[in-house]
Amino acid sequence: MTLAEINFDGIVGPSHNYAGLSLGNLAATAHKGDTSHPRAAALQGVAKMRSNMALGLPQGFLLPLPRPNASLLERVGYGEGTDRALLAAAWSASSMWTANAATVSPAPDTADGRCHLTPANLVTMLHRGQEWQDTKAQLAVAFADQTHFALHDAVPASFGDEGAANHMRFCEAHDAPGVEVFVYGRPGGRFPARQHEQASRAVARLHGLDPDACVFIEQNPAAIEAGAFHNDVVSVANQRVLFAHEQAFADKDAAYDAIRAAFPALEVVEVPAAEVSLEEAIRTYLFNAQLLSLPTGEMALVVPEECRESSAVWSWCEKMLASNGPIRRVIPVDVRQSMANGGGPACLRLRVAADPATVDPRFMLDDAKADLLEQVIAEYWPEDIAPDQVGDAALAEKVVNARAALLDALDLSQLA
Ligand code: SUG
Repeated sequence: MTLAEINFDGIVGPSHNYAGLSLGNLAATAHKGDTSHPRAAALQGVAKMRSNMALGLPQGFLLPLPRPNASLLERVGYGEGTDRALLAAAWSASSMWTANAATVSPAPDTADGRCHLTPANLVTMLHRGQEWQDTKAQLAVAFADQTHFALHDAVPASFGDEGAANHMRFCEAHDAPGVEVFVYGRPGGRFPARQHEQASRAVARLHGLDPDACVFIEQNPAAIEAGAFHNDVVSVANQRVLFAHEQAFADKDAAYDAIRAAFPALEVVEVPAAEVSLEEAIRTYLFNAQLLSLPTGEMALVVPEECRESSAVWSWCEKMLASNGPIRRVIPVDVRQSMANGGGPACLRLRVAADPATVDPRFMLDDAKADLLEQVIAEYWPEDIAPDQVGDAALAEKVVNARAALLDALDLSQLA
């Protein structure tokens, strides 16, 4: 069995729109009311997947969830005069950010030697809390092989869980045992702390992780306050490397020490606030990057285009590359449609270290299937959605038909 890191990107759904639903997500609230471009958004996502495949990396994808969600509207008694945010919630394409789909512990880390997945309950935000049951149904198809995968229910709704966005794994190689780091927020600030410590601890127990190979760290309240609603907005890890902003954690030295105690080979690449402020890091999403191990053994950082346009961020990247550190390439990608809703390259993917041969092949991408995705998107995805179109019956039909066409093309109509 050859265990590799597979990135499962969320295909941007046909109802992608800007409704400003996520308090504390500054990009999303700033773009509230903008006209969205679902077709361009989905094509940007496919282009990112193609570009990562061209680096020689295995690539998977997850499907958009069924929208509009009529049962959500029914459950909130939606009718004449109800706040339109409730309507927008039922239309949200937020499942595109698959870093929030689940927390994944690969087989080498778990007591029973299977890869464990727990869908995130996402209870803090109404539009995201409707995702997990449908996400679970999809994961159950993609990772149906129970000799290799164990799929759990989400943890109880009293504890907010946002999945892999607040989870990092350190290891010598993706197929070697790892140390899993869970980052939680403490409530009480201006913006919601979406990840509850008890949710992280429950996931670690459910996955059968060795307590000595788990570290629980508090996110810096100042980072949440500045708009880092998930830890992956201020740090990302791959193998031995932690790439983090100086102000990512509540107690930086204690955090590094705790990780190092469990994983002595840790290499920290830290960006000082004096060079890139927390605000600039969050605006450009420098840390919402995919830190990837290339087949050559080098590491590459896939960052949003916005990083290249920031003189502070880009000079730091150039300096970092010249310094001969562990990250050898920086690759900008255009995911602007997702960025405007607060989702960068790392939000759009769920990492699963597994043998690709054990995954349902319908969820794995190759160039021919990328062509197919592009054809379906070009034919069926709405070109744009203005805010007052959310709720429109004809558009709803178009959105439903678009998803159905995708499922049909991928032979996945069982998820209709
Ligand atoms: O949950 N945006 C998402 C962005 C998720 C980013 N994911 C990670 N950081 N891993 C969120 O805030 C905006 C939707 C709207 O407002 O219409 C939204 O849900």
